[in-house]
Amino acid sequence: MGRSASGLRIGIVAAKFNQRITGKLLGACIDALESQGVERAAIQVVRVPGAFEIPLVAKTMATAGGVDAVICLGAVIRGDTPHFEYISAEVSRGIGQAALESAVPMIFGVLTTETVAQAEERADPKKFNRGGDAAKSAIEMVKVMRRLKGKKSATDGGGATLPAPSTQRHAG
Ligand code: INI
Repeated sequence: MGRSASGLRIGIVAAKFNQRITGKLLGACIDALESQGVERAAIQVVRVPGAFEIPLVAKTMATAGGVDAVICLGAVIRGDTPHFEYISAEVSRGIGQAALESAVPMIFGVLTTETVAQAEERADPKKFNRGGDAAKSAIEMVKVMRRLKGKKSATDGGGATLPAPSTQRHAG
């Protein structure tokens, strides 16, 4: 992909809850965006108390119009609490809904794990690096949406390509 993401404007909404983990997700995400060419000044970061608060802020950022994609970062860890089910269901539903309603790509970078150790492994840039993955997905989705909206050629390479209209007739 090189540094082809120059000029993109990216919003990040990151939960403070489980800060040790979300801090790592956020750091790795910003590093990956910059390494792909996104300028630091074009990355807008908003912190929210917990994952539950992510969808509203993500949608507000998207509809305000200053970003090409929004990356949502959080860590919901089961522990012993039934909160896990409610929060993880609500944040995933809410982020999906916010993306559909705003038509701005939203990336689901919210870890949902059984244990703190699993979350740390997924956030670790030297292991699963989910923060870095979220950055790459955001860049890819901006390009996909631009192609679909005709801002760039459908054969521009990378990501999804639109099929040429079929000239073949189907039997039957
Ligand atoms: N928020 C998280 O981001 N992760 C969690 O694991 C979590 N748990 O377990 O409760 C959590 N709770 C806070 C929640 O997201 C809201 O901030 C809070 O309920 C206020 O609305």
